[in-house]
Formats: sequence, structure tokens, C-alpha cells
Amino acid sequence: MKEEFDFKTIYKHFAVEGEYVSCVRCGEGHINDTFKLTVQEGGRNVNYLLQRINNRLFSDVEKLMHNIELVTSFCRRSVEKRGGDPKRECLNIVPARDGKSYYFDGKNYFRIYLFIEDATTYQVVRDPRDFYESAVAFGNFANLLAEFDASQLYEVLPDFHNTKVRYRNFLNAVEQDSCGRAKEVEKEIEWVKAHADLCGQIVDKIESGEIPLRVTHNDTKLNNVMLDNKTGKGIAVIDLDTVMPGSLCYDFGDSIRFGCNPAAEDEPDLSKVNFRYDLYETYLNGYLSAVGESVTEEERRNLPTGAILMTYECGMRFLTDYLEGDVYFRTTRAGQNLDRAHTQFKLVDDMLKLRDKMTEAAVK
Ligand code: ADP
Ligand code: GN1
Ligand code: MG
Repeated sequence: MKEEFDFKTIYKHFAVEGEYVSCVRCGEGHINDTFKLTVQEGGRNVNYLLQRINNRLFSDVEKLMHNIELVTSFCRRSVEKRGGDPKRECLNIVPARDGKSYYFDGKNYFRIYLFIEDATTYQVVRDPRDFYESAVAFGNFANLLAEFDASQLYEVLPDFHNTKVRYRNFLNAVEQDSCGRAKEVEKEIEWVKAHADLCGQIVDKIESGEIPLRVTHNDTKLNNVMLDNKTGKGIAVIDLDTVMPGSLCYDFGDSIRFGCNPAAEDEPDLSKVNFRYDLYETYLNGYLSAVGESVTEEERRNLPTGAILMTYECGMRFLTDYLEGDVYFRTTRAGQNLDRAHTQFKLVDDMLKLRDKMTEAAVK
């Protein structure tokens, strides 16, 4: 099969020594194209993580990589301080030969990270202990970012979790109906509209100052944390493209959205999709044990709101993308974004029924 990119030429632009062995697609992210690059160095195979950055979304790669350089150096210093292994416990950029943190071939942008070996990312929670460990890792990450100076960062995707803006974009997609799909998803559109009162529930509190704006990860899915194969501990938080100002409730909520569903995010059979309250408590306990003192009462009270909102917003984004012709999230089959939207809406319905119980557990 012909390779999508000329990897043999691309990797030579980076400070990677050794002879090319292979480069194969890996991971299940929806945004970037991710590959495992293997080269032979001194008689042994060494792996790297090569990514084509999605520059349709990240229109200013220079600014994106500026953020990642700062965040990775900051994380590395903190790993070193606690005596950890900086090569495994954070992302390490392998620079291009011209000293930049990426390489542009005239059309595509590429970057390389050291490959974190003997660690795994999961698509669903197989064992609650893994979910607990991911919560500890994200909680520690939030705690660490509390020390990070937000003014150094560019807001590369403005209004990323501004649910009110997302809702306006959704209404716009419905009105444009560029692919003629709106008729087929009338029920789903009505469902989103019927729940529109959710949109302001965090944004308004950030605006009024009731919930603090922090530097957050903004994409805290289970598959964005690497768990050590031997110890099971969450060793590295990855996918730092969206580290920007945000709310702790979003980061908590996005993990719940993804991890408390025992089925895949795009599961077509909705009877398999449900909100597992037990996993919510597992994550809550892990997260609160690690996130530190700075979490406010109001943030704690709104952790469930974060979970409901992130799920509502994500479902709305999937539906918007379906209406716009699947141009944002990578799809591998027809109807995948619609299936993704359905799973999110089902989870929101489940969570709304348990909201009081979720809140009680969060403030306890
Ligand atoms: P996307 O933005 O598309 O989600 P990610 O940066 O999350 O891309 O990478 C996709 C997947 O690649 C991850 O879920 C993980 O399995 C794997 N991955 C990413 N970075 C590394 C790394 N440094 N070492 C090993 N695997 C990695
Ligand atoms: C995307 O890159 P990935 O797959 O980790 C998306 C998130 C969504 C998520 C849904 C930059 O995350 O916002 O919540 O898909 N990332 C971006 O699975 O839009
Ligand atoms: Mg990812």
C-alpha cells in the first residue's frame, strides 16, 4: 500500500539519527494524523511519535507549538523536581534540524515526540482502577498547571468550550444545511434545542467570576493519558494542543463524558450506552485526591454540571459536523458522527436523572 506521506524524507528534517525502518498509523485521535516511526539507531530499533498537525483547525501552527514548547518544558521541570523520568512522564519535542519545534513541507506541518514506551492509552474503561489512575493523573496535571502563567499562552482555539458559542454555530449549521441532512435529523435537532438552557450554566459563572478561569487541558479523554503497563499508574498526560484558559469543571467533565460510558463513543447500538454512576464516583475520588487545595466550593458543586455540559456540547459538535458534511472530526465510516452524537445525547439524558446524587457526592 502506498504511504500517505513521504515519511523517509520527512523524518530527515528532524534531529533523529538512524536509518528508517517503518512508519505506521497509531492511536485513535479524531484530529491529528498520528504515526509510530521506527528507525534503527546503533543496531537497535527506536520508536518516535510522528504527527501531522491538523492545520485546518490549528490555523496558526507557530502559536500552537509555542504553547506546547512552554507547557512541555514546564512539565519536564516539575517531573525532574520530583525525581521522575522526564523522558517518559511528559511529552518531549524532538526539534527539527532548523531548531524549530515542527517541520513544514510546504503543505503539511509535522512534529515528532519521543515515544513513551511500555504505556497504553485506553478507548474504554476496562478496569475501574485504570480510570481511578487516569483521574489522579489529570488531577495532578491540574494542580501543576495552577502554577503556570496563563498570560504566556495563546488562545489557539478561542471559545473552545464556550457552549453558548457552540450552540450558535450549531443553529447556523442547521440553517445552512449545506449537505441537505437536516431533514433526516429533525429529532436530534429538536433534542439539542430543548436542552439549550444548559449552554450558559458554566460560561455565565465564569463571566460573573463565580467560577475561576484557570489554565486547563480541555481535552481530558481517557485516551489522552498514558498508563504504565507495569504499575498501572497514569504516567503522562498527552495531547496538549488545547491547553488554554478554561474551567476545571470542563476538564473533570470531559473525562466523565468519555470514561463513564462502557461502550465506544461511536457505538451504534444505544442499548450498550449508559452512564455508569459507579465510575463517576471512582473518577471523582481519584481527581479530588490529586487536584489540591485550590479547588473552590463552587467548582466542586459544578463538577456534575461540567460532565453534563461537556457531553451536551460534544454531542452538539458531532451533530454540527454531521450537518456540515463531516469536515472536523475524522470519520472512517458513513454516519459515524451521527452515531457519536446519539451516544452523547443518551449519556446526557442518563446524567440529568442523576444530577442531584452526582452533586451530593461532589460536595461531600
Ligand atoms: P489527537 O489530537 O488526534 O487525539 P494525540 O496526541 O492524542 O492525537 O495522539 C493520538 C494517540 O497516539 C494517543 O491516544 C496515544 O495512543 C498515542 N500517542 C500520542 N503521543 C504519544 C507518545 N509520545 N508516545 C506514545 N504514544 C503516543
Ligand atoms: C477531539 O483530538 P482528540 O481526539 O483527543 C476534540 C475534542 C473532543 C473529542 C471527542 C481539538 O479530541 O474537543 O472532545 O475529539 N479535539 C479538538 O472525542 O477539537
Ligand atoms: Mg488525543
